[in-house]
Amino acid sequence: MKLLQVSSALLAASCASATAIERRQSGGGFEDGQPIDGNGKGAPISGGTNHQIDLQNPDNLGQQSTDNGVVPNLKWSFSDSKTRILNGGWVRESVITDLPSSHDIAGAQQHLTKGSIRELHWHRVAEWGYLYKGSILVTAVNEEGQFELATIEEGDIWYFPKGIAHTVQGLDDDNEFLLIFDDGNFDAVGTTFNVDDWITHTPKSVLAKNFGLPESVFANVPSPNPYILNATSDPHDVTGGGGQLKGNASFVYHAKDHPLEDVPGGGGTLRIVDTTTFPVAKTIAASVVSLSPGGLRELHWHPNAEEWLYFHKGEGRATVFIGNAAARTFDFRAGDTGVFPDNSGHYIENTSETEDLVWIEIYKSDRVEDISLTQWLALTPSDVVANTLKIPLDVAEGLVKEKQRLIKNR
Ligand SMILES: *[C@@H]1O[C@H](CO)[C@@H](O)[C@H](O)[C@H]1NC(C)=O
Ligand SMILES: *[C@@H]1O[C@H](CO)[C@@H](O)[C@H](O)[C@H]1NC(C)=O
Ligand SMILES: CC(=O)N[C@H]1CO[C@H](CO)[C@@H](O)[C@@H]1O
Repeated sequence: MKLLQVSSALLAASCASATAIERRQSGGGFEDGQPIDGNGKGAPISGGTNHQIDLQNPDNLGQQSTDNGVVPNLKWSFSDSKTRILNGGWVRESVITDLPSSHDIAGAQQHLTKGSIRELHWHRVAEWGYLYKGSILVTAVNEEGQFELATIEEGDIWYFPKGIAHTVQGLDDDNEFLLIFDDGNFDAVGTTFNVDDWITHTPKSVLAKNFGLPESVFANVPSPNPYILNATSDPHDVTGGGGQLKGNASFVYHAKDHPLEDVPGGGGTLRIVDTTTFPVAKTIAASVVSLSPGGLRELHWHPNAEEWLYFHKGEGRATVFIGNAAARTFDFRAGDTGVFPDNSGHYIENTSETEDLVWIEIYKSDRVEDISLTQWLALTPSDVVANTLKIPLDVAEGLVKEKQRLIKNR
């Protein structure tokens, strides 16, 4: 009997290595961009395929054997978006027509050269921004005539509530930021209102009466609107009105004024930006996360909202469990956006050989809330957990009771 077991183990081992040799000879496995698992499943692709995309997405090729069921696409790369290039910069979006599962949130990357201006405008939706390169001036005016006038440095964040008129100007040579809006259908008519569109579509006689100025003053207002315009930076101060917005009323969050969150798991850094630290941001909450090599954003879900993601640096992998027995793994890298459906279970794992994985999580909510799988199990009677998962009682008793958030390599 024992002999039989040994010989069948040997047989299995030699079969496995034969499969590995066959796989090498046929030129492929997931690491070569082929849907071949080395254990008998799959076969090479003979038809048209985008090999570079296949190489970047081994999980689309079937690498994760735990994936199951039908899970819609939850990923969109900014590199697949149409970039609008303009005098003074560019913009590219990820909206509901790109990523249909993202109902709550749309995003964009925007670049302004020195002095360039994103022209004066407002939105039907709230805007949230994160500056990752350069330095910009943001200005806004609220309903009470109070104004914002602030210089934003790398890592700083701004939030303009729905309807608050604003503008942004580049101060360094190159300035770039992530923009977030609390509606996936951001390009719908009636979402953005540019000042020159309004001016050029108002009768000149009405403009003259409204401003108490000659009609000729408005002869050169551009139409169609330039969206981003190159200009020179010559900052004028603003005075009067209801004064400058200060303290908790300010639309700006300066990272240097806020310590990072405690991360019990030791796997990186976490900055939570929601109404507990940035009171005006009532509809958009965020975490800025940096995960060290080999680290894991622990298994969790968000009880309050869909999660939208922007990957800023590195490479990672996430499996999204959407209920029933459906789960799908996605490979993400810098420049990708993603969405995890409301309450879906997930983790994010670093897959880079060298780099930290840096991303931003966005929620249409006033708070960042997550429920940790480990903490849930640790605070449930151990016998219930042991009986359910068929794990030893002492293992259930030993589960960590504190949220780990980012677990270091182990
Ligand atoms: C903006 O760019 C256009 C086209 O290159 C150029 O003609 C114009 O002088 C620029 N304006 C400023 C203020 O730099
Ligand atoms: C500002 O908001 C924070 C967070 O909500 C709060 O703890 C703090 O007391 C507020 N400060 C003032 C001056 O209202
Ligand atoms: C440098 C490093 O440790 N990279 C790791 C990132 O995470 C993946 C997945 O756990 C590992 O395979 C890499 O070695």
